Amino acid sequence: MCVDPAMAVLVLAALVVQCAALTRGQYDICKSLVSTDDGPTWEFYACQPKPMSMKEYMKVKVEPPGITCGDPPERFCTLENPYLCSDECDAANPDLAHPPKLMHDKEKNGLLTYWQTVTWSRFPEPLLANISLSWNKSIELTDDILITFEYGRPTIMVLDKSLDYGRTWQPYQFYADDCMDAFGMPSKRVQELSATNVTRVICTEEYSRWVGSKNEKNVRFEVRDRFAIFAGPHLRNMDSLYTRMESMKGLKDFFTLTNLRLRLLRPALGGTYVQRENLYKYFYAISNIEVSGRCKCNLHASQCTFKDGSLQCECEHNTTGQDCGRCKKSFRAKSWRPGSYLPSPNGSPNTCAAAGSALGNCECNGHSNRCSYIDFLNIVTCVSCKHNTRGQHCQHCRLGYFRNLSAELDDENVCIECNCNQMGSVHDRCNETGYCECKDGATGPKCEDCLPGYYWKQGCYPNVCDDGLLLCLNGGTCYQNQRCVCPAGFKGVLCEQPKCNSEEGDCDTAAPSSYLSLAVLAGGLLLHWLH
Ligand SMILES: *[C@@H]1O[C@H](CO)[C@@H](O)[C@H](O)[C@H]1NC(C)=O
Ligand SMILES: *[C@@H]1O[C@H](CO)[C@@H](O)[C@H](O)[C@H]1NC(C)=O
Ligand SMILES: *[C@@H]1O[C@H](CO)[C@@H](O)[C@H](O)[C@H]1NC(C)=O
Ligand SMILES: *[C@@H]1O[C@H](CO)[C@@H](O)[C@H](O)[C@H]1NC(C)=O
Ligand SMILES: *[C@@H]1O[C@H](CO)[C@@H](O)[C@H](O)[C@H]1NC(C)=O
Ligand SMILES: *[C@@H]1O[C@H](CO)[C@@H](O)[C@H](O)[C@H]1NC(C)=O
Ligand SMILES: [Ca+2]
Repeated sequence: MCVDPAMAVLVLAALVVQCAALTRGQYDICKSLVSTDDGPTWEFYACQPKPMSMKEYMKVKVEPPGITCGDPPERFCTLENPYLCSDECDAANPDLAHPPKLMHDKEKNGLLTYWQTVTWSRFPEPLLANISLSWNKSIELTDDILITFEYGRPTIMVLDKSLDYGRTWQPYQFYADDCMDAFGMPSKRVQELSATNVTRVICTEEYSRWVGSKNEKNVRFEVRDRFAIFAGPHLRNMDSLYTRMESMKGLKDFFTLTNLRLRLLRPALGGTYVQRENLYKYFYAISNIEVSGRCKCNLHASQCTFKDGSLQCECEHNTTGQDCGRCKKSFRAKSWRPGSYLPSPNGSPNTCAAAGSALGNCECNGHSNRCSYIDFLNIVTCVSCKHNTRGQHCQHCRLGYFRNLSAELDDENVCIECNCNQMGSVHDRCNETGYCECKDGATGPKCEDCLPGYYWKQGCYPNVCDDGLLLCLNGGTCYQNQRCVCPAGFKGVLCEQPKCNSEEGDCDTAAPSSYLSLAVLAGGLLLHWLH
């Protein structure tokens, strides 16, 4: 047998990769070279990055301004010994300052560092603080969120999350020493959750009651306990969890986020009521926030790197984007799909396919994954174009839609609805810049306005009266350009006719003025039509 040396190296490389694959964890590699009868070829797998400590990549913001202690310098006491108030916070002195960055620093030499707020000197006004954590990247939690409080844990707080970079927020978990009192919610423990309600947002009293500030410092958002509902204790059966992730609506998203927010609503009280005579012992202090997670890469990347200030997936399978959420250009023969954990245990990569590898050479710009050959025209054309597109390559917008010039042709938002005003426009189509065709008197991009001389009433109609040429006469007033409201004694469109009282028969006196009005009216109308 004659083997090309280069090929031999490839085969060897493939073997090495394969062996490596066996020793590594599930979903660790996106592809490997395998030898087949036709020589070595690439095989592709669903893959995901390893869990990381996400605190290194997060941006932290605290609110309101001035909540961090030390400006001006302030003394504070502790709950355990409220008469020993020797500690001081001073923002101007690096040794005594407690800035927000100390919530996620690497504590060198075992030195405890923490962010600290001002004390509750403004009691009974509540002492409130928000801490926002942002990654500018979708991440999937892989372990508990752990917030470490020095000098006692808050008696009331809320953990919120956002999936859309902070545009919208949902509560993630409520924490209070008395859930009913603080939030009107019954107190629950995560251990009470089952497969049917694992994504329920609960209030827990587990981390808010006073146990002494040194005994228990952590407040937890329990990810492992929730995973364990499917994967069993010690998370031995991750396959079962992954299978549920694919099949149970909302489960994957429950553990996915781009931002977290801690709303601290009442500090530790030391197990009693607030003691007004010493408010220097009430404040918040956080020494660490641990968030373990992995970049969400839709099972299309095994690496996630920190570039230009943000985490980014190193996309494989010819996908691209921050979360590998799109197919690369010229790999859009099929619509993009996330990789899947199914079938277990290796999942499916759902790679993007090169345009041209499908039937004939039919590129559908990602709006269809079906092509069909039309015999009598001898062409291949895309079928059932989605996202309001049409055409052989789904390259046009459907009637009633126009091209979004700031979107690429394969973008889901490439076609924008014309949205023509039904009353004001001739039909619901528009030109390439989104302008609709207007009926007489209507104007504006969507024909939702009237030209001067017209008024809007389910469409545009010529003014009956106005302040210019179509004045209401004889003291009448013009009502919304639609009609004249005539004084008693006059009638007609412009109040130009005196009302004749037949019993008294005294129309004659008004005749000359009525004659004049009619002449004005005629002239006015004539001018109006000419205009
Ligand atoms: C914390 O955030 C919430 C939600 O945006 C806001 O309503 C509240 O006023 C904020 N609290 C502080 C102290 O800034
Ligand atoms: C967020 O990430 C995107 C993609 O990496 C980047 O273009 C953008 O500038 C980042 N925004 C901020 C505020 O860092
Ligand atoms: C979740 O469901 C279980 C039974 O399936 C029930 O016992 C438990 O109370 C529920 N938990 C919550 C928080 O509703
Ligand atoms: C992605 O495209 C390259 C060519 O640029 C090809 O060699 C590779 O096999 C493709 N990968 C997948 C997963 O389709
Ligand atoms: C046009 O496309 C851009 C890029 O995808 C998108 O952000 C924007 O929302 C789209 N505009 C409309 C009106 O849909
Ligand atoms: C669309 O119609 C508007 C208004 O009639 C016009 O100003 C614009 O130039 C038209 N755009 C194109 C591309 O025809
Ligand atoms: Ca610290």
